[in-house]
Amino acid sequence: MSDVQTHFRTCNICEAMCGLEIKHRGEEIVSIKPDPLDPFSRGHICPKAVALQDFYHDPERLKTPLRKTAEGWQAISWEDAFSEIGSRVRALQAEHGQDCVAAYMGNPNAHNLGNALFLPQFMKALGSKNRYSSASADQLPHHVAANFLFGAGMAISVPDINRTDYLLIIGGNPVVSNGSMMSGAGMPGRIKDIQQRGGKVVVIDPRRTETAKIASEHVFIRPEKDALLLMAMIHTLFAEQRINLRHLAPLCDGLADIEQAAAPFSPEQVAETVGISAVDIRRLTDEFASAPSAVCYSRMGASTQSFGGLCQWLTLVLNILTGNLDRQGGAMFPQPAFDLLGSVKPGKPSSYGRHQSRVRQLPFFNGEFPIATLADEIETAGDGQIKALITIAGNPVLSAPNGDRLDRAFAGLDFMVSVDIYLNETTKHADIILPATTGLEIAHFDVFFNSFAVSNTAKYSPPMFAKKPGQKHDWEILKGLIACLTGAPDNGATPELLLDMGLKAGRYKEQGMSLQRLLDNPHGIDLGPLQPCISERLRTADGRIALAPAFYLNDLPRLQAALEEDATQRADYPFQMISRRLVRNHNTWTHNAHRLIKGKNPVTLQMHSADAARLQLSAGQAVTVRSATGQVTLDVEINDDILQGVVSVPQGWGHNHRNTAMSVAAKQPGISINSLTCDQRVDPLTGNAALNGVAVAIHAA
Ligand SMILES: Nc1nc2c(c(=O)[nH]1)N[C@H]1C(S)=C(S)[C@@H](COP(=O)(O)OP(=O)(O)OC[C@H]3O[C@@H](n4cnc5c(=O)[nH]c(N)nc54)[C@H](O)[C@@H]3O)O[C@H]1N2
Ligand SMILES: Nc1nc2c(c(=O)[nH]1)N[C@H]1C(S)=C(S)[C@@H](COP(=O)(O)OP(=O)(O)OC[C@H]3O[C@@H](n4cnc5c(=O)[nH]c(N)nc54)[C@H](O)[C@@H]3O)O[C@H]1N2
Ligand code: SF4
Ligand SMILES: [Mo]
Repeated sequence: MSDVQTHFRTCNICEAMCGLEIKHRGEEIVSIKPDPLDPFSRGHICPKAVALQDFYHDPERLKTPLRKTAEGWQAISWEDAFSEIGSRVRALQAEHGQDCVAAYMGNPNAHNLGNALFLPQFMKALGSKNRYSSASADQLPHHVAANFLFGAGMAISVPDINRTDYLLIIGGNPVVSNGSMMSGAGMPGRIKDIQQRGGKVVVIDPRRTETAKIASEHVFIRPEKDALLLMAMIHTLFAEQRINLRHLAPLCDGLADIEQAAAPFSPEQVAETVGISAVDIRRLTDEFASAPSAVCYSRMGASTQSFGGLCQWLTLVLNILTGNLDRQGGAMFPQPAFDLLGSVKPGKPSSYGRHQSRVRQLPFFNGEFPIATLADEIETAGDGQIKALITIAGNPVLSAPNGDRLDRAFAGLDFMVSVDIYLNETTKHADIILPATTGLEIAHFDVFFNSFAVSNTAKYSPPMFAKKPGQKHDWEILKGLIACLTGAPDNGATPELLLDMGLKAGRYKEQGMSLQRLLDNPHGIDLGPLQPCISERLRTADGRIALAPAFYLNDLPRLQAALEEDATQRADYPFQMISRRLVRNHNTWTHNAHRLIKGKNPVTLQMHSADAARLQLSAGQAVTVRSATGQVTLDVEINDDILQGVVSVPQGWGHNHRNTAMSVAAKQPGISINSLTCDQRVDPLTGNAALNGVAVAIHAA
């Protein structure tokens, strides 16, 4: 075994940032195990990390630029690819204006050091305000709430899960997702630790999830009613004089406005609509307010829905009103070594609403428009129509609402480029595909997720395998695109140079933080537990927190209206569909790993036994699910882990029914949930896609 080498790195597939110990003999991987010495993940990984070797060795990974021709895909040189892209994009922009070329950035950009650092320069070079990303099918309402309350979209407060006494989880499934906007590996252990130290974990979810099953209590809620629940809890805090701002009292404005806003939403008034009794709402509120420390954490289920904006605002308000923001065991602000908030000056005008989208007037925020309106902007003729698209590490045909419409819209573009590792449902529309290195071939430092992490650490991972001649990293491709769009010479910057500068300018500079220091500590450096630091993190002009911005108050009539209507009564589409994540899957792109797709097809419709009995369906039977957008057929899985009237379908699937190259995925093609979701359904405050609570009808196939 003497020729076996050991490499330490951080897994960059999801937000949990697990430390890996990889043993290899040359290019042959001997083992991928958790690194017990990693100070952040402390010896945890999930099955996806082991699949990193599959992605590395996957013969279907693209290695050379491809050009679409009448005879099929043709391998071309990087020079030819960039030269054609430069001339086509510049010609289109000269004819139709800068904004006629759009860009879409997918989730892996956030997990990639080079992309995180070079995308801003690329955007500048493209010079188009038509930018879209997966953020508006995900966590946009979190950033908008941080923007309005704390003055910056990146001022995100994270549950201090390691020390809290009471964790209230609304619409998150960290046992499967490994924590989102709450980075921290080994979530089951952290949840058990809370219980072992006498604390409580409560999960509010229409499905009895893997997290709900190990929690202290699970409470079913009807889809999209979370804002009503949160309002009723806030109502109760005021009614029972449980407001206790503690150290935040001198900072907060708008308390009376919140009290007035919550007045119409008593537990009794919302109970029936929400599906939780008034007694339980009062009890949960009492428990939350009485706990020595408590934190409310709401995630995808309370963000990718029609009231996502209100949900994320009210989550912050609940934490603040109970004095649990910026307090040990509450919601705390991470202090990352590479700090995206570092350069944001207090009082910097928010970009919220700086522009409105052309067709549906959806708000621009943080440099982009909502993905839910990309198809409108491509298909609607007129001044400002999108004619060309560049996708970077994104697969919106499967990931965006009404993906089938995007599939058609992309086919009608004048020109399309994809920077990706696969020929898939989205990239098959490109005229040119630029293949990037990935996984074990890249250097890594987590620029984004250290900003959402449950403790402060820093770690740099060098590439494990050198890229092959002729391959390019994502950031090198971005540089190539910048050069072909602007003609500007290379400025010599590398991710390592920019990272080192950022580390040396950051808050740990006195402790000698630098790239060299990280290279000297291959397991990572522990920078300690989260600390109260609100004065350092607040970016509002006056250094105060406005609890009740008019922006949110103006949306309350819509919440009030939700008390009156009942979607489950609609005869045409009597069920509400929600999304589900699977342990051995990451969004739309990991299906070519043999070890992740073995076993029986997990893409099933989960349904309550009483509903199944009423429809005379038996387990495993094929059913057709129809929405106003489209229809799919899949097998039904019957149990009582889901609320009656609600059904759940996995996200991220739908491969190879559209003739792409991923042959392993073809063995379990699944269906795409986004053939059913609707791109016209958004949270109006943020424009975030409402992917949950979709009205559907179900029949035996
Ligand atoms: N109905 C429903 N829809 C959802 C969700 C849901 O819960 N329900 N979840 C939403 C969420 S949270 C998200 S984040 C989005 C994700 O939406 P997307 O980001 O659009 O989808 P991904 O599957 O992450 O797409 C990743 C793409 O990047 C490519 N890729 C992977 N690694 C690399 C790399 O290193 N470099 C490059 N250049 N390319 C790479 C993959 O081949 C793939 O094409 O989906 C959203 N869609
Ligand atoms: N294994 C795995 N891990 C992943 C991913 C993956 O694809 N697979 N994707 C990663 C990404 S990109 C992200 S953003 C994170 C997401 O991380 P999470 O938000 O933790 O993951 P989800 O499973 O989408 O959790 C959403 C929960 O909301 C519930 N829900 C749906 N509608 C409602 C509602 O109206 N109200 C309430 N209260 N609950 C509702 C669902 O039942 C589900 O349990 O996961 C990341 N981690
Ligand atoms: S939990 Fe996420 S970061 Fe950790 S090993 Fe799994 S995919 Fe990688
Ligand atoms: Mo996501």
